[in-house]
Amino acid sequence: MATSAWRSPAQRHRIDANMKILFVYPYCLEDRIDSEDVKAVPIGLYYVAAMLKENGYDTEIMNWHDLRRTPDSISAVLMDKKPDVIGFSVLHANRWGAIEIARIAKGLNPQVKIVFGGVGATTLWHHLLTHFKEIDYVILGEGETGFFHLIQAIEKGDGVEPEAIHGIAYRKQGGPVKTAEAEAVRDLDRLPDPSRFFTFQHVSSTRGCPKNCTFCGSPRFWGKAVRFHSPAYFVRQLERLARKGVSFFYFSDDTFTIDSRRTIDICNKIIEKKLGITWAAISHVDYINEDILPWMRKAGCIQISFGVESGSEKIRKLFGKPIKTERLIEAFTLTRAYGIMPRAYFIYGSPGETLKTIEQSIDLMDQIKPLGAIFYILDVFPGTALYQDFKKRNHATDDIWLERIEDIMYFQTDPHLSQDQILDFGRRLRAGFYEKLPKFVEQIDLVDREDFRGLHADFLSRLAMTFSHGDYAAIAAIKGKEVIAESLYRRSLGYFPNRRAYLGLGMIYQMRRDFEKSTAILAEGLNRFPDSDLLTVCQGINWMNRGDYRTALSFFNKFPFSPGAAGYIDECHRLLGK
Ligand code: B12
Ligand code: SF4
Repeated sequence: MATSAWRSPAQRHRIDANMKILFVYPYCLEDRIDSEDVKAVPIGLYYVAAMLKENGYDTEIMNWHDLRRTPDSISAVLMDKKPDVIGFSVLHANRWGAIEIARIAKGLNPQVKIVFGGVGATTLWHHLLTHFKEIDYVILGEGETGFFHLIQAIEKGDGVEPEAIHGIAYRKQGGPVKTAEAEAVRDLDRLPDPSRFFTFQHVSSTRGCPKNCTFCGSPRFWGKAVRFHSPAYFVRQLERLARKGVSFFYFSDDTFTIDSRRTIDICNKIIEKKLGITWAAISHVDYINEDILPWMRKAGCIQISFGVESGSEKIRKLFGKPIKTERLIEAFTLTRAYGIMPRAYFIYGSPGETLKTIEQSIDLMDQIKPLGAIFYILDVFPGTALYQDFKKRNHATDDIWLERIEDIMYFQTDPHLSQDQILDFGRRLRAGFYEKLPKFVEQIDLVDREDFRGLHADFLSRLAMTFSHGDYAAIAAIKGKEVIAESLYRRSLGYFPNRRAYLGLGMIYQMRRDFEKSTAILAEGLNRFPDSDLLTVCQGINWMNRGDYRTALSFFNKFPFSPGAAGYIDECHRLLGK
C-alpha cells in the first residue's frame, strides 16, 4: 500500500484503498490579455482522468490556468485535496507553472508522486528529469495506458518497477532513463469516454497527422498514421455533451476531414440524431472537397480553420507544407460557398521573411478571401524539426529551457530578422486583413441550392452579428462595420426569414434612433417568430422610445422573465405614474 503523509493513519487506511489522483492543468508563465488560447483543459487530460475514473480511482481535475500565483492558495487546495499522485498536463508555456506547483506539493508532502504528461513534458522529458527533482515520472506520448499502469504500480506500494511499464521516463541511479516505447492504442473506441464523467467543449475524433510541417509538434508526438474514433463513438460523445448543455463544439482534430466517407458518416449521424449543435473544425486544404462540405454545413459546421501560413510558396515549402496557391483558393472558395466561415492561420517571422513575403501574404488574402484570420509569430517548439535545426545552428541544448521563458521565437534566432521588423510585419498583416475584409464580405458567393436557403440565412446573419455585436465590432481598423452588418442582415432575409437577422436590423435602427424603421422590421420578425423573447423585448424598447409606454408594457409583459424585461416594466410603470 502506498502511504501518504497528508493524512492521519486512520484516514490513510480509508483513502489508500482508493488513491486520490489530482490532475492539474497549470498556469502559463506569462499572463494573457485574452485567455481564450489557454483556458481550456487539454482534451487528453479528460481522457487520462476518465481511464482512472473508469477503474474506480478517486480522480479530480483542477483547471489552474488562471490560479493566482500565490503559494498560499496552491498550498491550501493541496492540503484540502490531499492527493497521493498529482498528474500535470504540460504544454510548453505552462511548464514553469507545473514545476512551481510540484515543488509546493513536495514541500507539503515529500511522498506525493509527481507525474508530468503532455506534449511539453514528452519532448523535454530528459531535461525535466535532469533538472527538476520534484518530478518523479514523465509519461511519454499518449497517456492513458502508461499512466494507468503507473498508478497501479504505485498503488501496489512495494517499490515501483518502472522498467515494466512501457512509455514512461524516470530517474535511475540519479539519471533520467526511459522505458520501451508504448504501443499506441489501436482502437481509440476502447478508451473510456470522458464525456461520461466530465463536461467539455473541445473534442477530438482522431490522433495523428499524415503531414510533416517543420514548425509543428504533432507528427513526432502522434506519428503519421492517423487513428480514428468510430463515428458512432464520437457522435455518442457529442450527444452526451449536448445533453449536458454544450451547444457549440471545437472539433480539435489536426485534420478533421482527412477521410471523406467518415466525415460524411459523422455528419449524417449528427443530423439523424437532431443534435442541433454548431461546431468549428480544423482542416487542411488537401482534405476539403465538395462531397463533404454540404454535409458538414447541414450538421452544424460554421467555421473551418486552415493553416495557410504564408503567401510565399518558398516559405510554405520551407515549412514542409508545399501547398499550391490554387489549392488554397479552391478550398477557401468552396468552404465559403457552402456558408462555412473559412479562417486562415498565418505565421510570420519565418526564415527568409522580408517585406516582400509579407506583401505576398497580403496579396494571397485577396485570392483566398478569408472571413477570419489569425496571425502567429513563428515559435520554435521542442519536438519540431525547426527546433532540431535551431539547436544545430546555435549549438544550443535543451538547457536553454532553464531560463524562465515561455518560448523562443524564430526571429530571435535569426540575425536577418529584428524585433521591430517583426512587429511591423504583424501590424501590416493585420491591417491588410482588416482593410480587405469588407470587400471579402461583399464578394461572398453562395451556392444556389434550395435546401441551403435557411442555412445561408443563418450564415449571413451570424457573420453580420460579428460586425454589429461580436469580435469585429470591437476592431477600429475595420471600416463601415454597421453598414456591412446591415447589408448582411438584409441579404440573410433575402434567403429565408431569420430571427437573428430581424433582431440585428432592429437593433441597428434602434442605435440610429430610427425607431419607426426598427418597429417595422421587428414587427415583420415577430410575425414570423411570435415566440421570440428577444424580438419582443426589443420591440418594447422601441415603443418606450416612441413614448407609448402602454404598448411597450404589452410587449414586456409577454416575457417578464427575459433578460432586462423586469427593469423596463418598472420604468414603464414609473413613467405612466403608477
Ligand atoms: C486543439 C489544440 C489547441 C486548442 C486547445 C484545446 C484543448 N483544450 O486541448 C487551442 C486552440 C486552445 C490551443 C491553443 C494553443 N496551442 Co494547441 N493544439 C491543439 C492540437 C491541434 C490538438 C490537441 C489535442 O486535442 N490533442 C488530442 C488529445 C487527446 O491529446 P492531448 O491533449 O495532448 O493529451 C494526450 C497526451 O498529450 C497525454 N497527456 C496530456 N496531458 C497529460 C497529463 C498527464 C498527467 C498524463 C499522464 C498524460 C497527459 O495524454 C493524453 C491522452 O493520450 C495540438 C496538436 C496535437 N494534435 O496534439 C496543438 C498543440 C498542442 N498546440 C500547440 C500550441 C503551440 C498552442 C498555442 C501556444 C498556440 C498559440 N500560439 O497560442 C496555444 C496555447 C495553449 C496553452 N495552453 O498553452 C502546440 C504545442 C507545442 C508545445 N510543445 O507546447 C501543438 C502541439 C501544435 C503545434 N503547433 O505543434 N491548441
Ligand atoms: S501543422 Fe497541421 S498539417 Fe502540419 S503537421 Fe501539424 S497538424 Fe499536420
